[in-house]
Amino acid sequence: MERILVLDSTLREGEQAPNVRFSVQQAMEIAHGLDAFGVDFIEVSPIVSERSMQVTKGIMQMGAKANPILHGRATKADIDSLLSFSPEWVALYLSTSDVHLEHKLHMSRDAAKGRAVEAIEYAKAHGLKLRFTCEDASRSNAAYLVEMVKIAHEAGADRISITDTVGAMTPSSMFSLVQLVHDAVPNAQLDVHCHNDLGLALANALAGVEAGATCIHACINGAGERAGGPKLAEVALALQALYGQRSELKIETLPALSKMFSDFTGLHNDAFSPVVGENVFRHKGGTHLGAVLRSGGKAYEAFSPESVGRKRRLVIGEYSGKNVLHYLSNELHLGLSEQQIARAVARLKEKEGDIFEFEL
Ligand code: HCA
Ligand code: CU
Repeated sequence: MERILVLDSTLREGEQAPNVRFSVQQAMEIAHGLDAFGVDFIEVSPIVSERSMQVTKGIMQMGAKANPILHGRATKADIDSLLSFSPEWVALYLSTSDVHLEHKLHMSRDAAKGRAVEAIEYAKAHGLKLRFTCEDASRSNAAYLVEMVKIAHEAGADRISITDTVGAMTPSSMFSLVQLVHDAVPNAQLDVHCHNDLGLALANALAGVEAGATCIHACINGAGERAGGPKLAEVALALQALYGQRSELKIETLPALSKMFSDFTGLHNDAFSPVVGENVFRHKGGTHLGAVLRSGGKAYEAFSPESVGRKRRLVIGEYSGKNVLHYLSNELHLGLSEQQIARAVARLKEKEGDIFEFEL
């Protein structure tokens, strides 16, 4: 598989979520965190407000390794506004579905094609690198979508985003759609932008890259419109653990970045969130504890907590068996006999719930 890029769109997509709004200072801290982690693009939307303009300026000036990419509509007016920040990359969006063309843009399919070419040529004439986004691609007529990608590519778009704007896809339908586009326009570099309305954003994005896309849009803690998008930590881990890619990404920095995001927004990850969730390296079941102790974690962990900046914890209580008590007895030099251990296990089972936990 070709090298896959990770794109983080949190600052734009995330801020489109209710209760997510960063001060300029906070946005800069997040952008520094994203850059240190190793994303390729940091997407911002300067056109929204004075504050978002300040954020964009700050990000343009921070000297990031990542490319700032400035999001706006595929119109000359928006391109002119984006040009005032002297960006290298812009992302221009235009809907391709009939429902959007009719109810949002009041435009025919042909007129939208004309608009796309005009905007792309205008941006290229100003020396910009650009991503062209086919908004609501997944609900678009497939033949029309292919035509749009073809003309956008020919007009000079450097990347093209295939979106599942309302989270309507399954992995197999996303695979087929991206494959169709990729086969028809093999030289176009495709992004996949998926949403989590049915909990499938990550799965759909991975299906998209398996079909030929080379960039995934990801959000810190999944924050995005409605149910959000693929979580940055999940995407990064998937690239490394499933595809053996991007080993240079600093996954161990993600727990702190995720916490920073939660602190700024008051929106917390759930305990079961991969990599960063409270529970993902806490083991509790009796047979699990024994096997975790004997295997150094491997028996019940897909990847080690240290590799992602976390620590392993064992939870003791009614679910515990004698293995873990043997371990504790040895560790603490308690010298408990078999009989004492059996009694302790029985006492734990009389109590309800979790009694204590320790770091391993
Ligand atoms: C939007 C819609 C968008 C665009 C995605 C992209 C979507 O708010 O403009 O530019 O790749 O979900 O289609 O977020
Ligand atoms: Cu989106």
